[in-house]
Amino acid sequence: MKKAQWRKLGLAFAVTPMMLLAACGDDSSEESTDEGTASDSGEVNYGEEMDYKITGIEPGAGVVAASEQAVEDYDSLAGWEVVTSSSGAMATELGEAIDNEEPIIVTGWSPHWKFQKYDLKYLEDPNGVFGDAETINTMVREGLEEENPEAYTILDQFYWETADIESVMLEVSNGTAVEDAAAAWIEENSDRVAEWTEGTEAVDGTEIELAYVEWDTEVASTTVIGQVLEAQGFDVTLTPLDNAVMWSAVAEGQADGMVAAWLPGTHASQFETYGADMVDLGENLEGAKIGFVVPSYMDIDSIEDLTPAE
Ligand code: PBE
Repeated sequence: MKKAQWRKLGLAFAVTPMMLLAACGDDSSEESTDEGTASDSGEVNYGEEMDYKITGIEPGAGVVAASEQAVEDYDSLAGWEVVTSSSGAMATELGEAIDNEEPIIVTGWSPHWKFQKYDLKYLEDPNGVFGDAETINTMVREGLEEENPEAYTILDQFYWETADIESVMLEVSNGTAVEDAAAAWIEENSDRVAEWTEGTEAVDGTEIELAYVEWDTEVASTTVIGQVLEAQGFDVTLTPLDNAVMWSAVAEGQADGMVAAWLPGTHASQFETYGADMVDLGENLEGAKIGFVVPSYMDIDSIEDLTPAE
């Protein structure tokens, strides 16, 4: 398991005849060429092959909103469409495209097991639509500190690394139930888990409800911290919600907290709407990222290397 593996991707790709054709209409210069050159001559180009569609995930995801912004922002994406579905469907489509060595662009994020399973790269984003490195923060409802100090402290102390969450996610992607993958990680990382519970006392059935969204990252993190709370004697409820609903549930005190706030960019609009009505316990993970992700065999490096639909 490597840390920040995706940062090292991006230079190596294999050249296939298809890519040579696709490369004819473009070059690797820094300036954008937005005139649809590749398709003028009827040559194969990636946009045509993909029907000018980007494979998205759930409509409420920040990465989908950023992707739609990118389509508006980049001339090279004029006429393209972000097709929403689910994180699971995106992963299936990515796997199928790679099996067939076909081009595909997905709305991607890190940490994610796909970077360990496949050779992938982020497309460069010279306009900065997807922002820089993100953190994943823990947010709790107002009043939790006073009413449930032990849970508050554990959530406050929850912090792990990319390699940790990726190892849980990879297990899950290979077919292990998330509860089992989380339990195994906790068992193997008792020192780190002890840091999260440090200074707290066990409770006897105190209720705690965490909201989350069923993204692979959040399923892994929420299950792990949920199990840690359970082992401390809490009666834990994990509630899967839509992204905006997750934020509002914590703001309105319907849920006690969540460990799934991607900041500053991905959930900027949710933070703006709800952030003032909750308590930000800071990052539980650093070095997260979102953007367009493609198989490394695709002969493009930047969003500007794409060509607009006709
Ligand atoms: N994600 C995973 C989320 C945040 C966590 C990148 C899919 C989103 O885009 O909102």
